[in-house]
Amino acid sequence: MSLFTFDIHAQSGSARAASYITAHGSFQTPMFMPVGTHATVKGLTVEHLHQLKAQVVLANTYHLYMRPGVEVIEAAGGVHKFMNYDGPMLTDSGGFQLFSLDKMMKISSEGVRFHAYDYDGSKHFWTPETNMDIQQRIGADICMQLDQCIGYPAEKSQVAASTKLSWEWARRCAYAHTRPDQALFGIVQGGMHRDLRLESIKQLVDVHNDARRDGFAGFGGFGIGGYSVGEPHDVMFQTLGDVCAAMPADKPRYLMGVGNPTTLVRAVRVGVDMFDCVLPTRTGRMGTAFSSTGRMNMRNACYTRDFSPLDATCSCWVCQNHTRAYIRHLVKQGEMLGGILLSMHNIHFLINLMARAREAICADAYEDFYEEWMHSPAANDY
Ligand code: PRF
Ligand code: ZN
Repeated sequence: MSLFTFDIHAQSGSARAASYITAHGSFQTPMFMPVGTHATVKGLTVEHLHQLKAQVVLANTYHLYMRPGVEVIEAAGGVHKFMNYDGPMLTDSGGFQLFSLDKMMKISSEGVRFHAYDYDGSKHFWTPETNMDIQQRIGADICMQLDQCIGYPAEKSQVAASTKLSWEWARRCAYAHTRPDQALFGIVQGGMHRDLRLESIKQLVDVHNDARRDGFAGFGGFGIGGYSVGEPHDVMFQTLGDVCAAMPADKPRYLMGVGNPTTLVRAVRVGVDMFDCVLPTRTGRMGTAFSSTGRMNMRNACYTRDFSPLDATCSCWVCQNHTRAYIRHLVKQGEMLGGILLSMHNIHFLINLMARAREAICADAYEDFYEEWMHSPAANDY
């Protein structure tokens, strides 16, 4: 089958089990993508990533553009060769990261001007076109359009303006993206407003159809941005189901920056296929373990003489080889291995959760899987 074919194998309610073909192999959904912002998933080797059955690794355009610079990655032969990872990769456009620079950037319809104060303070101007050029040169299998993600809460008029800007930039990205072995995903915005979300989808579909008519590839999938930006937990689910239902059924749907296990289980139920988040690695480095009974703070004294694995139901390498007591010791001591082992276990936890979700979908039993999770002790803890 041809590149970027999205093949739905099974459906259970609105949940889908599918596969997607990239130039570096195919991946199976629903799935979780570990984040490797600087072309490294912090603390893990590519060997670890293969062992963990990570299917896609995410990197970030802003950070790689700042350091080591696009020229270095190009000279290495692209981001895969640079980090010696031969599986599917995805780059986020970097627009979202520019938001954390906040006042140091200025958005106009033409593009975004920013001071990279978290690097060397240098001044840059990105347009959708230059961003596509950068992502094509970095060379991940999937790249994301340049978008604007608005925070919460925000005036509806402001959300509307940034949503419009995002679909206008989607069009410019679609007409600037020409790399045939790389898919471009559009990004749905619209904040917490159903009408703006639906308009965003309609506009992206128009862009896709126009681009194809004009000889471009259009979108190989769609990101769902602008959620998990500080809104109360349940607000996203007031619109996410309608958003998924309105999105093209024949393309992957990627909920950006969400990695809370319960949110994943709920989002798959309404039709999301892909997720990414720094949560498993970031909280792992801080000493937190995910488990089937909830979150565990490994600094807690109760683990001092606990010689059982992190999670008795976990099949990861860490749980087969190390005890809670040892990991607590490493974390308390500030040893880097503590963060590494917890990152491995936490990534395994989310990858495995999605593999189990996929099995349930293939057995047309997602509702049972969902109920079981929602009634488990872990559900409330995430
Ligand atoms: N846009 C982009 N990347 C993102 C987001 C977005 O809205 C989010 C929002 N949760 C995370 N990462 N380009
Ligand atoms: Zn484990």
